[in-house]
Amino acid sequence: MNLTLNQADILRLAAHVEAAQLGAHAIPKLTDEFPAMTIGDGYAVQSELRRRWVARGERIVGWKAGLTSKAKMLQMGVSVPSIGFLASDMARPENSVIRTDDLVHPRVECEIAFVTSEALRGPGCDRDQVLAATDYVLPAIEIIDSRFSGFKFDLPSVIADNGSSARFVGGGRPRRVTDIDLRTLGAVLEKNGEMVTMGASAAVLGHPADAVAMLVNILAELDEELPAGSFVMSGGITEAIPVKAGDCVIARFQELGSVSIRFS
Ligand code: OOG
Ligand code: MG
Repeated sequence: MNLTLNQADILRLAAHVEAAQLGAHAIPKLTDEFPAMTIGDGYAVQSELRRRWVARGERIVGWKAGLTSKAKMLQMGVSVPSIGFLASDMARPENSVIRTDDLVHPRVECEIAFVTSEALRGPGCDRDQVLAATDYVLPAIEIIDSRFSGFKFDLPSVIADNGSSARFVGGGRPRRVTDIDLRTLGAVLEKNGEMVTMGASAAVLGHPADAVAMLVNILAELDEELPAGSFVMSGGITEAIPVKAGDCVIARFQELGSVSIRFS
């Protein structure tokens, strides 16, 4: 990937983003200081952030695709998908209470998650390879939290901020990919008992397994593979919905059951 940042700036920006993530405070988007920043620069900062996460003793448990649906692209004003890592300290159990005092301005998304049983490596990874390497799929809620002021960013900045990753919750009813049609699954997101948005799984690049294949192909550009046993989120089906303390969120999926969480 094409880099414009030098190593010292990459290290400094990763420490800067990490401090905003751990301290839950907003910072200006990175391209304000580095207008020429590229997607490659964004991934260089994200890789350094991932190294710091592991150095703190956390495990990388999976990856997420972001900006894979029209609804998300329109909402965020970005038209190219991206990926981010998921670490052990971001996972929360189904039906749990999620704190908001350590987040900046959280939003929730309903997503289809894949758990892999074989490693996947690009380039050229496709839907069939993803489906063959999938142990099961399950519904998930992702809690995203951009560290950039006003939740406004461009692609290099959001990639450096690990795709706004903050928390994630898997749950519902795990299913084999051979037992369901992954293109046509409906999803409904409810907040405090009211339906706030809905969509279908085809919204994610036509088929959520295509989003996972795209993720594997981006990983290949970073010279990484997707290990067996990874938890992979394929991207928000609808636009993301802001949440605050006291809110109760339920994502209901056709064939896959539902996932609930509460915020405090
Ligand atoms: C970037 C992360 C997008 C998704 O599912 O599309 C994402 C953002 O919107 O802040 O997680
Ligand atoms: Mg997401």
